[in-house]
Amino acid sequence: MKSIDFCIQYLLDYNNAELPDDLSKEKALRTLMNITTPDNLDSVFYKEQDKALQEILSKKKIVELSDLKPVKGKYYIYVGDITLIKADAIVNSANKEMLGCFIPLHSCVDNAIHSYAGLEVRRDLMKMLSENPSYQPVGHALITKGYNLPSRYIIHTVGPTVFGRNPTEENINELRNCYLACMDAAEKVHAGSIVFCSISTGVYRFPKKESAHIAIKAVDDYLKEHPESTINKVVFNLFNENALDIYKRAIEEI
Ligand code: AR6
Repeated sequence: MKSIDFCIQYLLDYNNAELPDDLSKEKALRTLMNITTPDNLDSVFYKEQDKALQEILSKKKIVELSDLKPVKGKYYIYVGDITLIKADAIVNSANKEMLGCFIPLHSCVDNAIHSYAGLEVRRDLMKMLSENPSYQPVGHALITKGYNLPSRYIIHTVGPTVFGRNPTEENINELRNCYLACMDAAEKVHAGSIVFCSISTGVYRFPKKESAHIAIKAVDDYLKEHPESTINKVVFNLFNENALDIYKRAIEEI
């Protein structure tokens, strides 16, 4: 039996779930992973899931940091899927539960990262949070391994949610704190490179333009305050080109 078929059947039984007939195998696996609370999965499941996810990854093009040109100094921009870049650490924009997105096939970055890294990530977060629930507030960061992703670590942070038309002072400070906390977390594992997704600019509605300036200023302030930092490549990841010029200009201006 192929690993992906084994995993789909295993998770169907584990969750006592049913799937629509028209899903591809990759989407079926992702759907089931999204709804799974991994409190007692067998080790054989993880082994087969890792094989299945590695096979999926082997058909995609991994982006190396050497493929990117710096915009200025240590700062790079990568337009594309964060699950396909190979760095020491990538940043995930999580929610307050910090266990990944449970909505099947949701288009958020949290869903993509958990789905392609593997259920080990949710399992590890569940363990960490049961030992220390205070990890979750907005502006903090928590680190796990990257498992089946090309990158070694995932730094999970909870960004602010913007409720009105414009972000509040508190939203702005919280977003800055996310970037600072992620840099700190990356430093703790001696990361040389970090890739930031655009925290809070999707479901949480932080305006992209403003967030670009906050992100770049926070990281730049951090590196100025930590001249001995291990981090020598900072990549700002955008999912599409909409805010590309804003990012380029903001980096050039610092
Ligand atoms: N690679 C890179 N960027 C992505 C990807 C991807 N695969 N997918 C989306 N983005 P969002 P938030 C971009 O909504 O606003 C989740 O459900 C996207 O275009 O993912 O911080 C969490 O569980 C956008 O620019 O995160 C929380 O409940 C950016 O990632 C909530 O959403 C962030 O969009 C967090 O909301």
